[in-house]
Formats: sequence, C-alpha cells, structure tokens
Amino acid sequence: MAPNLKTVVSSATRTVEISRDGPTVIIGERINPTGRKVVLQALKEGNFDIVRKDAIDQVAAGAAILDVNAGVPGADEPALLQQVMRTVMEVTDVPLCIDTANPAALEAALKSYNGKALINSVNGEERSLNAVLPLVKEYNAAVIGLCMDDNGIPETPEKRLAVAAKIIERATKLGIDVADVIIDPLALTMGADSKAGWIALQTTELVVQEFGINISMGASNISFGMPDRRYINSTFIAMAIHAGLTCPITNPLVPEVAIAILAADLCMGRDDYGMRWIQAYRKRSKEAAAAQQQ
Ligand code: THG
Repeated sequence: MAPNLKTVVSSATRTVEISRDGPTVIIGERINPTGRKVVLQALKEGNFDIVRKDAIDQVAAGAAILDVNAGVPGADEPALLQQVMRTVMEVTDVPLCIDTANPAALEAALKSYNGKALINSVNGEERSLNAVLPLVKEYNAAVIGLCMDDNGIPETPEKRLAVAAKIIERATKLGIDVADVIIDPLALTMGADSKAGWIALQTTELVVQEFGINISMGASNISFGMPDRRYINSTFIAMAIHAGLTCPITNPLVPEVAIAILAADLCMGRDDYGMRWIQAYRKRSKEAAAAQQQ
C-alpha cells in the first residue's frame, strides 16, 4: 500500500489540508462561465455580483476551496481571471483553485495570488506538461493532473493510471513534491457512456494504491444529460470518497451532495464523534425552523 500523502494549499490567511485522514475538501465549482450561462452573461457585462454571491454561498455551504474560471470567449483572460480572483478574495479568505487552460492567464493569476495556490490543471499532453509544470515549480503551487494526453482520454482505468504516472514522473523530475500533484481520473458523463462512472471509480482506486496521492474530480459532470441528477451525484460522490476521492470539484449548494459527503466522511471514520454530522444536522434544523416562521 502506498503512503497516504497530504497536500497543503493556502490563502494569505487560511491553510487547507487535503488527505485521506481528514474531512473531504469541497472545491466549489460555481464560479465558472464555461459550465454556467448566467455567469458567462454576467462576466461579459462586467457584472461581478454573481461571483460575490457564489463565493459567499459556497463557503457557507461547506466549500473549503473555490474553483475560479474566467473562460469567456473573446475576453482578455489574464485580466478577467485576475479580476474574478480579486472579487472572490474581497468576500472570502479560502484558498483558490485556478481553473484555466491558458498559460498566460495562469501566470498572471499566480503572480497576483498570495498563498499556495491549487492549479487546475495540467494533463499528459507534452504542450501542457511543458507549459504548466514549470509554473507549478516556480510559484510553489499544487496542481491537478488530468488523466488525458496527446492520444485523448483513455478508455480503461489502467491506461488512465499510466497517464497519471507520466504526469507524476514529469513533475517530480522538475523537483515538484509528489504530494503537490493531485490526480483527476476524469468523471465523464454517464449520459454518453454508462461505464463512465465505473471507469472513474476504478481509476481512483488504482492511482491511490500506486501513489497514495490525493484525488480530485469534477464530480457533477457524471450525471450530465440524466434526470434527477442530484441523486446520481450524491451516490457517486459517496462511492468515489470510498474509492479515494479527497477533493471533489462540486456544488455544495445541492443539499443531497453536501449531505452525502458528510455521511461518507462519517462512514470512513473521518468525523470524530460524528461532530460535523451533528453540527450540520443542527444547522439544517435551525434553517428549517426559521423558514417555517416566515
Ligand atoms: N475536472 C477538473 N476541473 C474541472 C472539471 C473537471 N473544472 C470544470 C468542470 N469540470 C467542473 N466545474 C463545473 C462548473 C459548473 C457546472 C459543472 C461543472 C455547472 N453546470 C451546469 C449543469 O451541469 O447543469 C450547467 C448549467 C448552465 O449552463 O448553467 O453548473 O472535471 N479538474
């Protein structure tokens, strides 16, 4: 069995530890115009109100890290990403996960970030490895590595493991601590391939067994195109936590998902005396009582 490695990321004032010994770390997904049309429209108009609200709401709902993506077609991504990050940092102090495929935007973001950032992402393509890994090293960041390469997304868990191994090898060659590499097995939609969930779960197990490192996933992709997505997402996320997922990129405002994560942590023995479970229950009860009074 590989050791159980710990990733530490931080903002100017907060530190977050990601490991299989501690609670699941939710990376809030919502500040993303690629996945969400309302955010796209707002950013196009230069309106950052929704960014502020999504930041505050996700942290209140349990996000320990916020993913920030400013991929607006035609926009000046380096400038826009910095502006979105500034906006988020004005209203919360959680560490950020910088979500961009644009190396210039990534570098601008890292320059203006105070703390140890999480970079989302690198992948096994030569172009990506060469552009992103030196920045991970230079800015002493952590990085999410996607299990895809120049040949696309492998269809078997073993081949995805091989891509993970390549990313880890290239990172460690540059002097990046293996604990600062988080692998994303890629949760594709089961609407297109009913094996997609199983492949992501199996890849998670293989990567954890081999390297003992942390695992992230865009865990709500899995149900895209399916009805009643929250039930699929909450079930999948609990199964993935058992397999080794430690820092899902997901939406904590979906109660089923937030509750499933707490229950999974309790079942994994990561919630001493069930304190976090009970606290969350009390918070829900209070909110339900307050809602009834209105
Ligand atoms: N892995 C990594 N990073 C990622 C992903 C991943 N970043 C982006 C994405 N995938 C995860 N983030 C989001 C953000 C928002 C939404 C989904 C995933 C979202 N989608 C709405 C939906 O699914 O219904 C879209 C609806 C709309 O258009 O508003 O909100 O896999 N490392």
